[in-house]
Order: sequence, then C-alpha cells, then structure tokens
Amino acid sequence: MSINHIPHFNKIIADSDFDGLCGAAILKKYNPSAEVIFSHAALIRSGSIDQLIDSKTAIVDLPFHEKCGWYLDHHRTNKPSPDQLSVFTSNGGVVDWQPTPSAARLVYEIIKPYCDLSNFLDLMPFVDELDSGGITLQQFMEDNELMRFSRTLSKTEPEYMQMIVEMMVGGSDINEVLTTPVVAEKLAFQHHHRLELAEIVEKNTHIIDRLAICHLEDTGFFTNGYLVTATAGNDADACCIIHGYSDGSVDSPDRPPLSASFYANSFHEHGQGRYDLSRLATAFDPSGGGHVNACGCRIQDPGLEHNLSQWLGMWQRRDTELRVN
Ligand SMILES: [Mn+2]
Repeated sequence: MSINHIPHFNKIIADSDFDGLCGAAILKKYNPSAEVIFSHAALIRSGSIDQLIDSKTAIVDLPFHEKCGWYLDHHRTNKPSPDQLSVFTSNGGVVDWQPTPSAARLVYEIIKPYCDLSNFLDLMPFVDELDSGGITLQQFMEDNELMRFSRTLSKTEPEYMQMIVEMMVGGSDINEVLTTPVVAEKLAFQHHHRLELAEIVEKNTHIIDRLAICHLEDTGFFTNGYLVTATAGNDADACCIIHGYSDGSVDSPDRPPLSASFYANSFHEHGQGRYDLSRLATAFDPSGGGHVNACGCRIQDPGLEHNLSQWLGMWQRRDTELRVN
C-alpha cells in the first residue's frame, strides 16, 4: 500500500555519488524492502540498463527514463519535456523534478512527512553544498572527513555502497558511518591519495583564456572540478577536465571512455552562474548534460583534439555563446 502520493516502488536506481547515495538511502528507509542499484548517467542514456528498469523502479539523480515508475531529479538538462511528461504520466508514471541543490534534498522533503529521517539531518546541508558547487575554498583545502568520504563513493565499490545504505536505513548517522573501520580506512587512503592527485593535477593543467584544461586521460586518475579550480585559483572562471581511457567503454566501470567534465570556478566570486557550460557538454554528445555550472559528456568523433578545439572556440566566444541572461 502506498501512502498518499508516494508511488509503489521495489527498486531504486541512483547515481553513484554522495547525492545519489543519500537519495537512495532515504527512499530505502521509507521502503526497506526495495533493492538499490547504483548506476551512472551514461549507463542510463546508452540503454545499457534498460532491462533493469520497470514501472516499480524509482530513478534518482540520473537522466530520465520513460520505463521507470517514479522519476526524481534536479538536473536542469534532465527535466522531462512537456511531451515526455504527458506521455509518462498518462502511463501512470510520477515525476518529481525540482531545481533543488541536491536530488537527496528533493527526496528528503518528499519522504520526511512519512518517515523518521533525523539521522540524515546533519548531513543534508553538506550534500546540498557538495552537489551544487557550494563548497568554499577553505572547506576544500581542509579536506575534512565528509569531503574524503564523498570520494570513496563509486560504482566500482557496490558492496561498500550497499553497506553504507544499510547503515543509514538502520538509523546510523553520518558520524557512525565515518567511524566504521572499513570507512575510516578508506578515509585515510583518500587523505594521502589527494596529496598525490593534487600534484598530478597541477602538472597536467594549463590555462587558456581563463579556462583551466586538465588532461587526466589515460592516467588512471580522476578528479572533480574542485581540485582543478582550486589549483587554477583566480586565473580561471571554469575548468574542463579530460578523463577516462582512449580504449575505454561505458560498459567497463574500471575503464570508462574518454570524457570531459566542465565546472564553473565556485571559489571565484563571479565564477558561478555566468556561463552555461552545459552548452559545451551538449555541443557534440547528444547525451551530454548536467547543470549550468557542472556538467559532462563523452568525447565524440572525430576525437579529443577536435572536440577540445571547438570547445575552446565556444569558450572564447563565451559572452555571446555561453552567457546566461
Ligand atoms: Mn545530484
């Protein structure tokens, strides 16, 4: 039996980051018998997990999929079109899309009236900040346990992710999670790994016309935008990170394909909200997208050099081509 407007669901498919993890854990706290599957935007878009999605599936913090039953998200480029929406809802689907700072926040507000979510309370502001570029330079440099924890979350660690979901469903707060031995061990690793990564990023980043370009392709290293924009400091308004492998594929989690991520410099006073970076992410890859300030795509034919030089051109014409009104 479902309560009020909350649809029946027995499966939760969520993004594999902190936002997706919290969104999934909150939904599972409401319905502990639901199965949680952590996925990734590219896997939804490529159709690789179509067979897992049915009308009892809730999708959180990921691109829209017409076969699911309940779609919850906050990404601007994922908002279903009016046509998609009317077809979907006439088939019984429910859409909760709001431009909240995090998808977890959206889920939290929906579930809160029906379920005790007090163990999530302390965590929510951080998840919002992290997912919407609200981390300050000071917070970033401090690299506290929550920052480190966010980097331990990955699609390549399904058992670890499930363990954390189970703890949160069981009522553990974030401090209990962080002090669990297996988590604490990963936090220590992340502390050291970041020092190493910071060196790699510094060595592989160059700035062209206030765009910091960081080449991590084929290095085995990955980073979010914060480390690159912190490295670039006031010399860049945004960054473009190239990662993945020249011989990678969306179906091999350990060896993803060549991709680009774009982030506005959230540490810079006017860094955010000025330019719509999602226009870069969707310029060649129809399945690229995300937020105005944070988005990504896969490198498309004829290849990295071409894509990158075109993006640079668009960036150099940013006041006409990317400017947000
Ligand atoms: Mn999100």
